[in-house]
Amino acid sequence: MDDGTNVECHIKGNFRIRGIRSTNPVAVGDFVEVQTLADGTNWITEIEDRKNYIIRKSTNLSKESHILAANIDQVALIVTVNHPVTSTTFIDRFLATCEAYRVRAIIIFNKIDLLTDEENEQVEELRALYESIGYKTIEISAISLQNTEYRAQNTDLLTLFAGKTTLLSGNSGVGKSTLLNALFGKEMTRTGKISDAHDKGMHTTTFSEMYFLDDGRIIDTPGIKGFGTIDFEREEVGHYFRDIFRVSRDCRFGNCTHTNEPGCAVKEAVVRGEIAVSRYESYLSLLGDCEEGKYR
Ligand SMILES: Nc1nc2c(ncn2[C@@H]2O[C@H](COP(=O)(O)OP(=O)(O)OP(=O)(O)O)[C@@H](O)[C@H]2O)c(=O)[nH]1
Ligand SMILES: [Mg+2]
Ligand SMILES: [Zn+2]
Repeated sequence: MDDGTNVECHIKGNFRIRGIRSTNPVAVGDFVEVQTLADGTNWITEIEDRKNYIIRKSTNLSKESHILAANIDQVALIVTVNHPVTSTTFIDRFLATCEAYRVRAIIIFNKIDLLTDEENEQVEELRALYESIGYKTIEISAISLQNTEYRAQNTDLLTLFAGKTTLLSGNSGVGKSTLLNALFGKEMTRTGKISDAHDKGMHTTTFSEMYFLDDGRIIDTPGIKGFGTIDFEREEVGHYFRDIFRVSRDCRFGNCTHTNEPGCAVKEAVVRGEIAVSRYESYLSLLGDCEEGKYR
């Protein structure tokens, strides 16, 4: 409810939203109308139009999608360069999806307390890369945020969440729930260990839930593995890589896919080091998905 109370609601089995084939008709962040019947049960009767939403294919081959969340102001992508490793392909696919849905994305590099000097350098390099593309980045130790002194030094982080609805996303085990708990200063939700054998998260959070700060709302979500993204058109993929899009104006052909065409400004920029190789590879991997129709 608007006043922050929780009401358990039912939904009719055949409730489907116009135009979207999703496995979950109602998503976290939705505004809904609720009717209470004489027997005291509550039923969702209407879902208001969404300002935006983030969607993900349920599985590679299925045509159904899963709405991660609706009506969000920003996504905080939690990234760890180790324990577990977040790949740049994952980051870039995620960012491309946010671009497609016009949702602001910020990147939070977590677990800096755990990293070697070399890994910390890697964080600095990645931060420089994504800042240069136009993304806000920040580095934190969610564990250390429990320490009030460390917390006081991180006003930058806290102001990021003020007055906004923020979706926390990222691979399993990167510390989404730990960050959530740190923001609230108490245990709001369970966190899980990283497996010793594989240095991976154990999918501790199993469903998305919204939590209300004094000023701001945070949605904690289950860790995601691959990122099936959405139905990108081949010519469209480049639009969702800001760095590639900027340069693509100078390609000889307007519909250049930046693969084999002559006079491709993007490929030239990669060679000159103005577009990061990792970004270009992520772009190609998304383009490859389009070609194979993997997610159709
Ligand atoms: N050293 C260190 N450990 C952290 C930090 N943040 C999280 N962890 C640990 O990483 C493990 C996983 O944290 P979670 O918060 O459960 O991760 P999650 O992203 O919510 O994972 P899922 O719910 O599975 O998606 C826990 O053992 C945390 O204590 C950090 O900044 N530093
Ligand atoms: Mg979690
Ligand atoms: Zn090109």
